[in-house]
Amino acid sequence: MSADIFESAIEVIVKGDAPEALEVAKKGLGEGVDPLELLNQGFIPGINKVGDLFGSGRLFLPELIMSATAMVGVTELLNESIPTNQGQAQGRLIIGTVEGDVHDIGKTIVVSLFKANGFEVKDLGRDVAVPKFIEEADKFDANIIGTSALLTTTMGGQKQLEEELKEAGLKDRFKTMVGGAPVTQRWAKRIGADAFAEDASEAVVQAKALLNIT
Ligand code: B1M
Repeated sequence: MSADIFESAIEVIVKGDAPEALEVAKKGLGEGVDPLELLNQGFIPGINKVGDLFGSGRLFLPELIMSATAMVGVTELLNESIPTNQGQAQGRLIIGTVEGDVHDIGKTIVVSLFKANGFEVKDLGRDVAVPKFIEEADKFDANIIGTSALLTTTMGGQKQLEEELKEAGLKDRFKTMVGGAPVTQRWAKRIGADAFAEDASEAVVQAKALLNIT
């Protein structure tokens, strides 16, 4: 039963049990549950619960790290289960988590969905400085530069990217997309980013709209 698997997924992430989390993910896949659904309805609510407990002081850094480790393992496994679309390239995306920020679980899910939808993706990883985004986007001839920020203190990197693109006269060459838990449509509008997406599926929809892909 899917509902049970989602409950178990939440539970193992809160417990921070990496081997058991992998077992639950494998069991879900074995039962034919879609990997994205397993993430969206099980593991992501689980890590969000951990975030809430951490934020309210009911769980501490060592436990956060254990849960994060379990979440990274599961995300790797489930991302591999999202098929890559080898058809005609839909567009070229450069993506990374901004400087000072090591949160990359959500960004890797975004990468998988872009690949599943036929985009060519260059993932710069995490803690990426603004000049690196621009340099790599140029080399990769990207259509879109995507940035992820999970900390209120690192969201400024997304604003800095807009400023540096404008200064370099490159704002028309690359579209920009921003995301990450504290990032909002309002923030995107304020800094002049071309798109904001709440989750990975929405990111693909937004990217296609930016590039006029039907
Ligand atoms: Co950190 N952390 N963390 N953490 N952590 C948060 C973000 C926090 C909200 C927890 C809390 O206090 N409630 C808080 C930030 C508070 C704030 O900024 N005001 C916090 C803190 C404080 C910290 C540290 C400072 C803790 C410390 O050391 N004292 C530290 C900072 C380290 C640093 O970056 N310099 C830290 C460290 C860590 C870990 C390393 C332990 C681990 C990260 C491991 C990793 O990523 N490899 C971690 C985790 C796991 C979290 C929480 C619990 C979960 C984040 C996550 O993976 N969510 C998080 C709480 C939370 O966000 N609720 C928290 C699941 C993921 C699927 O969602 O990343 O939002 P998300 O991605 C979504 C969408 O946002 C969207 O699509 C994704 C898929 O649906 N999306 C995009 C993301 N990027 C996109 C890009 C796009 C489009 C959409 O276009 C380009």
